[in-house]
Amino acid sequence: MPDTEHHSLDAVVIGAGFGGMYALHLLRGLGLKVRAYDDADSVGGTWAWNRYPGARVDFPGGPYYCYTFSRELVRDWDWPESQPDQPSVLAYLNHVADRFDLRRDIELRARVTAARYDEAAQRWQLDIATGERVSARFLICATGALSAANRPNIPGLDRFAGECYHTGLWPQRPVDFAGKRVGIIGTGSSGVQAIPVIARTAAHLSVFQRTPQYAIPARNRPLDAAFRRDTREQWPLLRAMMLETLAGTPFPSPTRSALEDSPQQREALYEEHWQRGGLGIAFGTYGDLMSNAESNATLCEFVREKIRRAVHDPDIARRLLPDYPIGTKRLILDEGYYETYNRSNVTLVDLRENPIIEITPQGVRTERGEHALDMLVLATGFDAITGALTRLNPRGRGGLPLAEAWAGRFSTYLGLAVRGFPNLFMIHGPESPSVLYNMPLGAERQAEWIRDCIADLQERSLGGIEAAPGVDLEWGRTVADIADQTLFPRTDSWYTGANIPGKHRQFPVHLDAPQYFATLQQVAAAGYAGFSLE
Ligand code: N01
Repeated sequence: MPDTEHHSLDAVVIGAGFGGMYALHLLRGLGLKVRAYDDADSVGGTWAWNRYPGARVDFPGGPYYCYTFSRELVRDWDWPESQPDQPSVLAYLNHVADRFDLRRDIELRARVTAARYDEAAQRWQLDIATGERVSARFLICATGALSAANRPNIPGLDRFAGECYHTGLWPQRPVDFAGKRVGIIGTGSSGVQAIPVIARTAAHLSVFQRTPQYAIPARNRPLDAAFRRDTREQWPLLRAMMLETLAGTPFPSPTRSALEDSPQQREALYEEHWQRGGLGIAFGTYGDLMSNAESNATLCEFVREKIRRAVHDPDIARRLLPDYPIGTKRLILDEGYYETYNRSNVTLVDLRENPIIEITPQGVRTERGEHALDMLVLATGFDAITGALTRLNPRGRGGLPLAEAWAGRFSTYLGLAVRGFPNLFMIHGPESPSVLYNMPLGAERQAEWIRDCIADLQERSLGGIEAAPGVDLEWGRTVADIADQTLFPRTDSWYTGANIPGKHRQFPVHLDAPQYFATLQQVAAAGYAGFSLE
C-alpha cells in the first residue's frame, strides 16, 4: 500500500505520459508534494497503450517529437529512425522517468476513479482504484487527447469467440497472426499502420473500411551520425524555430498558394515530396492547402492518382479513393498500405456498399455474407480530446460533473481551465493546439505555464484559481473563428467529434499555436487575466 504521507498532497497529476511526467517534474521542482497516478502498468501514456504492430510517430518532424526542456537529454538520446517506432518512444519515456527520478512519485496500475472539488477546503478529493484516497490543492489532468478507446457499438461484438483487440489497448504480450484469419475494422492511422504488418503473416486479412483515407509514404529511414551531430550542434536554433512555427516543427511554414504555380510546377513539387516521404507534402509545399478548397483539391487529385497506380485492381482502387479535402481527416503516414491490397491474402470490404449487420461468434456478418475470422482487430479510434476527461468526470462546484457541464458544448478558458472547476488544469485539453501541434512540445509549454501559475499563487498566498464568468465563451469564439477559416470543420472526423455517435459536433483544436502561446504569456503577465483568484 502506498505510504500514508501521500494522502494529503499539494498536487495530483493524472497520467504519466509526456505531459504528466513533465508536470510532475516541474511541480516537484517548486518543492510541492505531488504524485502522478496512471492506469497503465508502465509510464508512457499513449505510447504504453498503443503497442499494435506498425505503430510509429506520424508527426512531420519525427525526431523532433520529444522533450526540448533539457539540452542534456537531447545530447544523450539518439533516435534511431526518422519516424521512430512505438518501442523507441516508450524506451525514451522510460529513460526520462529514470533520468529525472520520476518513478518514486508515480503510481502505476492506479486509475483515478473519482475526483470532486471540496469548495470549503479548496481541495480536490480523489479516489484511486487501489483503494487509496488522496486530497490535493491542484489537479492536473494529463489524461491524453487520444486515450479513451472507442469500442464500436456493433451488435454482437461481445459474442465474438476469437481473439479481439483494440489497437489503443493492445496487450503487452506478443500477438501472433500467423496462420490466422484476421479481420480489422477501421482504416485511420492505426489501421493503416497495422494492415501491411498483419497482412505479412496472417493467413488472410479482411479489412472493413467505412471511409477511405489519404496516406503518404513515410519512407522511414535510419538517422545517421551527421544528422545526430547537426541536431546537437544546432539545437538552440532548432528549438527556437520549433517555438515559432504553427506545428512546432523546426521547418519554416510555406506561405505561397498552390494556385500560384502551374499544374506542372505543382506536380513536380508534390512528386519531390512524395519521393522524399513524410508529411512535408502537406506542411512544406503550399500555405493554403488547409484553407482553400481549390488548392486542397490539387493535392487530393495527386494522391488519388497515386492510389490508382499503386493498386492493380481498378475496382479495389476505386473503393480506396477518398472524396473529402485531404488533411481534414488526420493525414496518415504509411508503409506500403495501398500496395497491400495487391496481395492475394487481403480482402477489402467496403462498408459503404456492404455494411456490417452484426458480429457473430465466428466472424463479421455483412449484408452480403459472413466473413469467418479467428481474430478481430478494432482500429476504431478514440473519443478524442474530451473523452478521457468526461470519462474521468471530475465534479466541480456544486458537485457538477464535467460530463454534464459539457453535455451540450465543451467550453474552456485557454484550453487549460474550466469554469466551475477551480484549481483544475488540463494538458492538451479541448481548445488548445493539442493534436495539431508537436504534442510533447505543446505539453511542455502548457506544463510550464501551469507551474508558473501555481508558483504565483503560492507566492501571493492564494488558494484558488478559476476561469471567470464569460471568458470561456469568448475563448470558444476565438477558437471557432480560427477553425472556420480552414477546411477542417467541413469533414466528419474525430477532430469534429463525428466519429462518436451522439457526440456534439464542435471543433476542439486551437489552430494558431503561435497566437495561442503568446496569449498564455499575456494572460500570465497580466496577473492571470480572465481568472478569479482567491
Ligand atoms: O482512429 P481514427 P485511429 N464501423 O478515428 C472506423 C493518432 N494516431 O486510432 O472514418 C466501422 O482515425 C473509422 O471510420 P470513419 C492520430 O492522430 C497516431 O486510427 O469514421 N468503422 C476509421 O476508419 C490518429 O488520427 C499514431 O468512417 C468504424 C477508424 O475506424 C488518431 O490517433 C498512430 C466504426 C478509426 O480511425 C486516431 O487514429 C495511430 C464502426 N462502428 C494513431 N467506428 C502515431 O503514429 C469507427 N470506424 C503517432
